[in-house]
Amino acid sequence: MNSVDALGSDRAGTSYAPQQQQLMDQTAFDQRLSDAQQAGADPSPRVVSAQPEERLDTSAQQANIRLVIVSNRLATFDRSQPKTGGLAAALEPVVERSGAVWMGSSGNLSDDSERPANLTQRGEGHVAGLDLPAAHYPGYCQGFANSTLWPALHSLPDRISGSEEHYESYSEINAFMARAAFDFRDRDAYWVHDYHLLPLGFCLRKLGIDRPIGFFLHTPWPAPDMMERVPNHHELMRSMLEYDLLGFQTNWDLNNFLACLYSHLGLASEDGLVISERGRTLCRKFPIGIDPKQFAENAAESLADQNDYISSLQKKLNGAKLAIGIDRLDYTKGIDNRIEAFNHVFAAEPRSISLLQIATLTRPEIEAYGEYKRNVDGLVSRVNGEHGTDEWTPIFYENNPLTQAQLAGLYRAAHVGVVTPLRDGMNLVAKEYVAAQDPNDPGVLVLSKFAGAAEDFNENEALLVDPTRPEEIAAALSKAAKMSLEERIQRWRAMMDKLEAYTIHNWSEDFIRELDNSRVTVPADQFRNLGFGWVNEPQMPLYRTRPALDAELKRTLDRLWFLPTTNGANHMGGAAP
Ligand code: GDG
Repeated sequence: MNSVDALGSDRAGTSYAPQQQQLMDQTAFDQRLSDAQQAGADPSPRVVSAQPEERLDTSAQQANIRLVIVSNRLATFDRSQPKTGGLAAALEPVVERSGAVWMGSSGNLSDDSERPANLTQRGEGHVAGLDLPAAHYPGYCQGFANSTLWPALHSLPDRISGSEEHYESYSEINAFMARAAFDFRDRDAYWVHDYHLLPLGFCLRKLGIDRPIGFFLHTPWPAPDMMERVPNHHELMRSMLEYDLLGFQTNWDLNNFLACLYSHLGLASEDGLVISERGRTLCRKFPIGIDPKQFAENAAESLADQNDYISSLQKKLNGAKLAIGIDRLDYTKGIDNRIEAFNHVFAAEPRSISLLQIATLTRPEIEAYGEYKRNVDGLVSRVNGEHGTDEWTPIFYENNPLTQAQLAGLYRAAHVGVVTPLRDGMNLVAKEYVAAQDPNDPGVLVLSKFAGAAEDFNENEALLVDPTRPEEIAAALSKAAKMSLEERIQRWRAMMDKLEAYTIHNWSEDFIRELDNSRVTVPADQFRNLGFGWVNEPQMPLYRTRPALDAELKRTLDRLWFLPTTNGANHMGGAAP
């Protein structure tokens, strides 16, 4: 059996059929939702937006669309932490203000494969935490998602590993999450996130969902020859065509995806629109951003609040400039080459600059990550041993996460932000560093050419480098540390203007608006025309309101107009010409 068929087929232990028995009855589900809403009256689980005036409206309201968001992990909705960047900042308001449901892993595993999601009210919306099946979780997450897809999507073929069983588990968990998401089938649209869930839309369609389903990929998408190395890539890409809307971070990713469709599936596209057997899939770029205004405010406040912490660090610099690197300790982030680059700078210009490298531990259960950590730890010790003195530390290295306040203050205190991933979907750290700067004395961003952010920031703004060439990074670091105030302000202003022109809120609004365009919409005054022959909305063919499709709607209406009824009149009650 081909694997995509397997995703939606009956299989021992994971059967889809019959849906009515397998899935929670809608009435029971509605009851549970209502119970959760009542539980929300209890102030403890209910999270009410503390500063509603500071929250931007989302287009979920503008588009009046009742969304289901699905991702591997859920945001924390921790209001004691300012939301300065990332998905949480974008989607928490969509949940709290517009009543979306956000479904994802609860963080717990279960042997009971059909336990329903645990609903918690968050403002107007809900978070639905799912206990994922223990038997398939490692193959799905550490296996196919993080050991096969992750390196392939980042164009690192030597890092790809995995097995057919991992793909089986990946398929099983996607099918499992789809069954849980099916409980929300009365909502208007689904928005699925990231590479863990590439085939989720396919699984939802198998269950009979005909609502709009959109997908956003946070990572890069590679060239066709790289995708060739992913087992089952044909099935995966075909399954992605079940989405109405596919969002990518950059033109590079978008063009690679379209090239893959052409090379691997023989499908052409026009202006990002792909027609498959199922129907239309629109592929578009939606570059993720941050909330620069909020980040700048936090940075200024944090620098003042964290004065002790930062001034003790500044004392240790002993006159050297401060560079900062903030990354998950992931081999895609290029931390090893970066340290080699600093080694060159320390040799050529001793004590001119120090690096504060925050490298938070990630995916520790995967061997490649343990090995990368040992490699980076060793490099830091070697370089510090070679260049450090009693008075001066070349590299401050920290594996524990900082608070958002510390992070924002440190960004502002650093003269240079160093972001050198081998490949990155976007890289929010680059954007956060820019937003946190003092407008009157900004720092300089040294940025990998292969981070998605480099499609936004050009060489007149950031210092763009090849992340595989330590000498080139070293030259940029040296230039950044010596750059005149005038040039720093000029470069920074241009980047900040771009951040302000397209924020994280614009990103989510934009995606939701585009998804809404593929919604089943029949204007009330056309109902009497379109309603003939269809009993209810799900049975009606899709008529979309996207301008490009208006012509199609008009043609259909014209056809209905001219279609004679049994008494010879047309459907509008007049005589057929
Ligand atoms: C994926 C894609 C894409 C980091 N250390 C600490 C901390 N952070 C926060 C940063 C930033 C976020 O984590 C990291 O985001 P990145 O974008 O840099 O990287 P990934 O985690 O790989 O994210 C990436 C992103 O999704 C969004 O689409 O840009 O390309 O790989 O917000 O500030 N936060 C705190 N303490 C830390 O120590 N509080």
